[in-house]
Amino acid sequence: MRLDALIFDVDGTLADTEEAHRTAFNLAFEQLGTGWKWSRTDYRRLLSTTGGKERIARHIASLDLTDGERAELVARIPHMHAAKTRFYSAVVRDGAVPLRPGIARLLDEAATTGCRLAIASTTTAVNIDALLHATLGTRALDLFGVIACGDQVAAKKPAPDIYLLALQHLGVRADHAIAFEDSANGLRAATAAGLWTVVTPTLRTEAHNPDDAGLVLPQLGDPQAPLVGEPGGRLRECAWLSFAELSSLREEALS
Ligand code: XBP
Ligand code: MG
Repeated sequence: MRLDALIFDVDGTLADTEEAHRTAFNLAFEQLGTGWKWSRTDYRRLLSTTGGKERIARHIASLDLTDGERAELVARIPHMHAAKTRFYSAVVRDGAVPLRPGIARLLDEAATTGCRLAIASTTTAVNIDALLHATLGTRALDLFGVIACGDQVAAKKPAPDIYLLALQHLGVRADHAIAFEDSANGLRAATAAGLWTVVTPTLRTEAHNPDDAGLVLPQLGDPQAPLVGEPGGRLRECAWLSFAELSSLREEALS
């Protein structure tokens, strides 16, 4: 079956960004004097809510407040999130967060074959632009023909909406594309959109149940960062997921 597009999640998939997000949230809370500070444990729990604004709203809902206090904080969420995005995008623009192993290689291999590339992410366009320019430079805009993200859809992951929007903008059928994700919410969103999905968990999402995934790998691997136990585990040709093997694994899975 033809393969017309690869659609990538951003946070946790293109790059392991969530520690930088957590730091940015805490810098914003400190700047705005909320007195909040999310620990790694807090944030791992809060990550089950996709969307930074939604995550702040969930935190507010957990606090013991009067109705007036709660309403005042809820009204400040957009301002808090804008401050967080300024902190986050500045850190990423400075190059603090690299792409995960194998991402740049697979993007180039896919683009060389004429396979189109897209993004389907819950984060904001500002954050995505900062990451792509810091890691891929000006060629990023040539590589990704479609970037579906943030508030372009009302229902965020695990709803399929952001993937359906990416497919619509690509003009590609779901069964002619592959999704790449890191989390349970992301896998549910991609699967619900009809996409065969490769899951590469991070430390924060390794406990998520990837049963519906087409393929689960610790990361995509590279000649310089070969996957332990490969070839011979889930891969047959080499110790990293090549575009050629990705295509044949999907072909077999769907035939
Ligand atoms: C992960 C998310 C985002 C980020 C924070 O997005 O859920 O909310 O955690 O970014 P992805 P924002 O779909 O790329 O995994 O604060 O901009 O939402
Ligand atoms: Mg993700």
